[in-house]
Amino acid sequence: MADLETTLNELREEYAKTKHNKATNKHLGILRKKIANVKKEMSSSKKSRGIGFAVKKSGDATVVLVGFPNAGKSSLLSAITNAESRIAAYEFTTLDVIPGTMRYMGANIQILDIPGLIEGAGQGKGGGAKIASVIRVSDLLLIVLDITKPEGLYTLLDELYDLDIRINKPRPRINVERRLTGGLELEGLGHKIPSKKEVQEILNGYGIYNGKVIFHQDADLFDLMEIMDNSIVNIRALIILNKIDSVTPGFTNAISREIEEKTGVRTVPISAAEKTNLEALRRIIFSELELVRIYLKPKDGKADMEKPMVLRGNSTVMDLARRLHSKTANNLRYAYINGKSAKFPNQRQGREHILADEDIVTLVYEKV
Ligand SMILES: Nc1nc2c(ncn2[C@@H]2O[C@H](COP(=O)(O)OP(=O)(O)OP(=O)(O)O)[C@@H](O)[C@H]2O)c(=O)[nH]1
Ligand SMILES: [Mg+2]
Repeated sequence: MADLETTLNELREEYAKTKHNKATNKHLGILRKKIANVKKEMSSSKKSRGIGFAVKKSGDATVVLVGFPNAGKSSLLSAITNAESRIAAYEFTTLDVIPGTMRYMGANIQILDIPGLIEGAGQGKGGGAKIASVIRVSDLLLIVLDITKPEGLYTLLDELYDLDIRINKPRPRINVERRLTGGLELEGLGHKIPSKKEVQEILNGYGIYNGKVIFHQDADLFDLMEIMDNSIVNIRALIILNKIDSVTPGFTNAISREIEEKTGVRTVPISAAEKTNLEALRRIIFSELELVRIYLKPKDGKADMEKPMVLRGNSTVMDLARRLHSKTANNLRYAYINGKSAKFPNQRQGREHILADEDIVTLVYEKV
């Protein structure tokens, strides 16, 4: 174990020392691969992989609070969810995860409070792998930071990175298809990767000697390695700057600006204790989740404008039918749409039509 740790530290040091540019790209890529391999070996030797909290997903979307101990996660959970929802904790096999429900604009958003992440979690310390298993199933991550200790953020982001969690970085669009023979075929190679040989080297490292790689975007070697690693998840995040009651507004503004510039992640300053800016936070959470609210209207009746159905962004008419009643969904013929996704009132649309927030929908089924 100690040997692996030494190796890991040496690799990390070398990675940190290497400047990022075109000439070092390949070297960096290979270093990352080595780091990933050592990390995997370390965690498998601890048998920590694969063991996770049994998280019961409920509601229309799941948001996870992550941060160092004492950042104010539990206080925030209490402040933005309703108390009775937290009693449902018995649904989890472990009480380490505390769920709450935030009701907003007709949506029920599940919020999970998990134990504070400690330094070294990325290498399996402090139940890092378990915490990661919860983060992986969430739709949005709230990184809670105590603004009086802002420097902790970068350690936290590194820990998440080591847990194979990528923040606000969409998965690179590269397809790798394995084949039995024929060597490697490349399509759409952009200017960020200087040669086929370098792609070959990376893929050989994963035991792939034959196959087709299609680059749907101008990617570099690092992007290629990211998609080869199945354990990596890409997730949206916000950085919550908590305890702003303890510092001056000027300090809050400066820290907020600095973090956004450095990380590209949106910050939301709040005080969980004094309930400052919580309404704005609730609104931002809702909009980041890109949920759509759909009002159902019976064929000859009035739409129910009180209780919308809440679906993920990009949901189709068929998704709506399945959510309502999975058995009858197959008998769906078409829908009448009023709202933002319709070009004119009562537009008739098929199963694959993508719905927009606040559409009013009438589903028409086959008679059986
Ligand atoms: N001044 C101030 N104190 C806060 C605020 N929010 C939380 N605290 C305090 O910070 C301490 C930690 O709060 P918790 O909510 O328990 O923090 P946590 O992140 O859940 O901590 P762990 O469960 O240990 O990971 C408590 O003493 C809170 O009263 C805030 O907005 N302002
Ligand atoms: Mg707590």
